[in-house]
Amino acid sequence: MDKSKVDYSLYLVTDSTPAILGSKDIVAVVEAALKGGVTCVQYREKHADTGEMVATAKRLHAVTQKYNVPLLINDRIDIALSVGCEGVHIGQDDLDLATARKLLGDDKIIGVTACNVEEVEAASTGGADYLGIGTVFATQTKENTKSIIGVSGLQYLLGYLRTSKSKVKTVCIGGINASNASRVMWQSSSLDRSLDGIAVVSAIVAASSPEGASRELLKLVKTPPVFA
Ligand code: TZP
Ligand code: MG
Repeated sequence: MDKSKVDYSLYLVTDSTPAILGSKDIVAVVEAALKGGVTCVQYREKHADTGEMVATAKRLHAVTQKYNVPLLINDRIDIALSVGCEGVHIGQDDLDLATARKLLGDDKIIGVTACNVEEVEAASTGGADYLGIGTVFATQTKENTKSIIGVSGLQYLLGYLRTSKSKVKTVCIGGINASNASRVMWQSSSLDRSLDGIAVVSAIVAASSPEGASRELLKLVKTPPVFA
């Protein structure tokens, strides 16, 4: 897959905790979400052992490949390498970006979580392909979110990237759902340097119809609001 052509518009991050996934199968949820138009998938799993993760990642990769959508693995470069998927997403407490790049090579996608100017600068100049900017709004999905930056924080960081003429792609994450997706996406686009997409967990994984939820979110991301 040519990573320069990846579409980050609607980026699904998985979660298999019962409170979010319920009794559904994560691979079935991802396939439904892909049918609904998800453009990028991250397999995020904090509880399974390595063997289980590799098995699930292989099943997920078979599905994402059918839709020509990249599969990225949260934290675990070893699993991305063993599955041969398109890349990884790393946080500030994971393996550092330079080492990850050495291990994965230039063709793979590396995304980095960033919540302040220092982190945005280090990741964007250090060769990240995209930034996951957040946490935007309070969320039940992630424990220990470092800081809630709000839409104003998001705009500030996008403004910084614009000033520094960075070409890094950007998605925002944290509490994004159908009621705020348009505001986040299109307020940010009032700046020249706009977001490339939104990243969501519960708005799709916990939805009664992951396919319908994905279709609705994609529409909000793609359709500029009409101001009266
Ligand atoms: N990183 C920052 S917030 C978050 C992650 C993985 C979880 C977002 O979950 P949700 O359900 O979309 O708020
Ligand atoms: Mg991490």
